[in-house]
Amino acid sequence: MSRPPRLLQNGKMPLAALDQELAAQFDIHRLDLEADRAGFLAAHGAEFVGLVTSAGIGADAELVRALPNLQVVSSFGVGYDTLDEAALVAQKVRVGHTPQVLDGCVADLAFALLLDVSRGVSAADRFVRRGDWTRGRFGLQTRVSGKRLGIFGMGRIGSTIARRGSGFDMEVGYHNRRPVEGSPHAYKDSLLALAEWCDYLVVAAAGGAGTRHLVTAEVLDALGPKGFLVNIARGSVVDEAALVQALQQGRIAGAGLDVFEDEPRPLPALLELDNVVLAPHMASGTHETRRAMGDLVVENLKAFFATGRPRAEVPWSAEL
Ligand code: 8YV
Repeated sequence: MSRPPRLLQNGKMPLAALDQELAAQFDIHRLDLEADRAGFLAAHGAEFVGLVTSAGIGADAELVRALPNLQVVSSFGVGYDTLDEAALVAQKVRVGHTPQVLDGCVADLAFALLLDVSRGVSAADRFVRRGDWTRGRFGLQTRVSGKRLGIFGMGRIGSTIARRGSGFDMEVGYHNRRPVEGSPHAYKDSLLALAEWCDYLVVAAAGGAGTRHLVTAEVLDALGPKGFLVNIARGSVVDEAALVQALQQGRIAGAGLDVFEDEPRPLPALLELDNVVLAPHMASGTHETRRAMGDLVVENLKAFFATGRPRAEVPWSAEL
């Protein structure tokens, strides 16, 4: 029997069982357990043909260049903003990721945050636990159903969020790099126009240099004092300092955030605000979805070693 391919894994997978499954199926080495990472890579980097990583950990140019015989990356996660495109394309490395299988759960959490921040579920829970109910009534909240849902980024996750919105009798509009053919929803030709139009602005756009800080103070002002922001995409898309100011000054009504510019350290000012619901980047974190993502991480590797292509490839890898 031929030897299994030698793979490098640069961190724990966000599904514990997957670490063992990978170790059982491949000749895998854990870089994160090496005390002298640079020394290890200098001595052994050329041995590895594959790299297993996650969207959270990524693969920077230095790591990619330290693996001169790298042929494939399998990344746990749909986002590929932490994988160094230039270095990977230069070495003609095929890159697999885990799209589609997480769309439902990410859209569910977007809606959980939207409902929570608008109806005050977490704030009401704190109110009851503090015993404040014996002293008075909980404040009135904002109705969700029938309102305008603005989606920034109408990819697979954005369209799944749109379907959730239709179930809440919401009117859906979106902004995207270009209009989506056949979409029944209203296209707004700028993010500013979308923010002006909607009651809830949900960020579902990919991260990376092209979308960095597109949600500016101006966009937040367009959303306005009755508008809510929800972000389940990447913290980098929102200017977090501008968001804090807008929340503190009541220039927007509230925010539901699963992602932050510096994870796991949201700006401390966010923790002080009652009109903000915070989650620890957990949108894909259900047993079912993480299992499906883990299966795709393995399938991408197997497909690559059988056919030369991962099953689900990131766009710039598919163009190689
Ligand atoms: C994961 C994500 O939690 O899929 C993504 O891009 O950000 C999340 O689903 C993450 O990949 C784990 O590292």
